[in-house]
Amino acid sequence: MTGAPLKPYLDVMLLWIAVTALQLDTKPILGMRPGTSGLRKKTKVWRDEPMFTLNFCQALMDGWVKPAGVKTLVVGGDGRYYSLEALERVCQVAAANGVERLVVPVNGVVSTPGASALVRTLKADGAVLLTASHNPGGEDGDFGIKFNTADGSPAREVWTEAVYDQSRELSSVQYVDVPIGSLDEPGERAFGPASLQIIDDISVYVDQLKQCFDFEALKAKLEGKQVLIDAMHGAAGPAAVRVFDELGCRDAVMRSEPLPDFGGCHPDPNLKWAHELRDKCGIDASGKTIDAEQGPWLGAALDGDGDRNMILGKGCFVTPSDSLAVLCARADRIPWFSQGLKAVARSMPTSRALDRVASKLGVTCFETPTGWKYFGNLMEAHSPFLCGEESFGTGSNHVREKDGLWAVLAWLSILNDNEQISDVLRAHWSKFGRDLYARYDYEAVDAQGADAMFDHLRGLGDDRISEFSYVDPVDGSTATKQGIILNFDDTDERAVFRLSGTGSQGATVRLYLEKYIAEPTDADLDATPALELTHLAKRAIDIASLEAFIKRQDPDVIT
Ligand code: G16
Repeated sequence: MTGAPLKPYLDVMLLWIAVTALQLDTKPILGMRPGTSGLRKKTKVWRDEPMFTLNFCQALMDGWVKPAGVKTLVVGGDGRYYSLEALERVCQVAAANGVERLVVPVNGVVSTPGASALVRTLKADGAVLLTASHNPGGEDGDFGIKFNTADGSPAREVWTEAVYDQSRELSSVQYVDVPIGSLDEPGERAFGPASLQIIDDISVYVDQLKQCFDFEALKAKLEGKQVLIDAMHGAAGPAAVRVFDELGCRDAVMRSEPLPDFGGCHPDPNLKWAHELRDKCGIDASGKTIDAEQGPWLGAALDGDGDRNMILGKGCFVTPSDSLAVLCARADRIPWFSQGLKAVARSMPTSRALDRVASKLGVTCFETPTGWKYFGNLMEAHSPFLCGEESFGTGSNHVREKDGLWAVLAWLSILNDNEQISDVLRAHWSKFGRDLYARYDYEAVDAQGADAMFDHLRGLGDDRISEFSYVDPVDGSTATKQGIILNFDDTDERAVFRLSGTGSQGATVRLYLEKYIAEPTDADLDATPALELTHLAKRAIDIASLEAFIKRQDPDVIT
């Protein structure tokens, strides 16, 4: 086709852009630096502070979309309150800033791993995700926006910093004044100068999972067994229902419908917030067994955006660090890893249980800062790749996000037919030793007090104390101040202090506790980590003078 027949069409398009691309004057708004995974704020800030959402959208365009040449953009999120309004803003600003094709999941709802699968499968140039993950939703909860690059990975710091820099220099926002309209059926239509494709994202994601696992074998294994998945009214519910229907477990998913306020629950899959499932599995809030016979064969909770997972068995809680180590030890049972693992990785505060398995298997093990974005480069260079974090994240190179449902199917793949999860753990610890592990969270504390506590630790001059920093082995980028480690070699114990990067109020201090037992006795195999590690917590808290600096005696959550 020559250019000539297109001319009238282009003229109409240019007229259309001229008519619909509008400009609003604005001023920079402070506080738009993305944290561990995107910018998270109180929902009311996004909704009520004039220009807040529009400014951040424009900063995304100026700092990332335009320099990276993004033409096809996936836009969706976990469906929390304010998502549809934000989705409309993102699309309006993107269409006015040169994005040619917007791909939106049906109803605008997609899990974070589902979005990563969409970007990769459709060869899109990236995604904008409307989520604050496991943070509570609703009008009084949190809202967030993160973005993923063309590989499907959460944006690395070079991009998030570029967006932040732009947010401090903005003087105008470009947008098209086009309503987003209905999103409830797949299809394609014009959206100002761009096209808008509404897509059945669940099919794309479930196809991806089918490449990782043997669904026929899982179906046979699950016959007569009970599985219970708590989707916490988050974005992974519909995909979980589709998967477990296919596996013949029709009522496997509770709280499966995505809701704007997550049904009033805090969609964080840990022992505190997934208490309904925990109770059904015969476990108390500390992770202690109440009834070893009670509950489904496998129980699991997923978070608001479906990337986190908590695995439970009958009377048994699997710490995320142990989950990762066990999956590594039995990786040969997971079809995705049938060629063998090339490398594995964990975030620094995750227990070293993974390292022990990797070293026995002769597999390279990387230690990264907290944040899934740090795994992306390693996955490209070493696949098949398994990785995870203490913060209830597990995944592989099938996408570039952690993946809650993937973790559930991975666990179902590694279990023998007649085996209980508690048996798997005991056998694992007997072979590799046991890393007792627990985490204390002090939420929404005074930020200045928290900073002063970290400065105090740095200034102690104690040679048991070090601060974690990282050089990416692939691109040489660096990350500093990634957590302060207290190494107690005399007792094979370690404590780590770190500031959370996902809160929306004040500062959240995390204290990670770990003790290695090389040859566990029966009592050690039965031990409840949170109860066993109170002396270590006290030792670390005293050294940090935590109570004096942050004015808190007890943590808000222990997991
Ligand atoms: C996010 C990141 C994770 C990271 C976690 C840490 O999780 O995606 O890779 O481990 O934050 O959170 P914090 O900085 O609060 O310790 P999510 O599930 O909130 O997106």
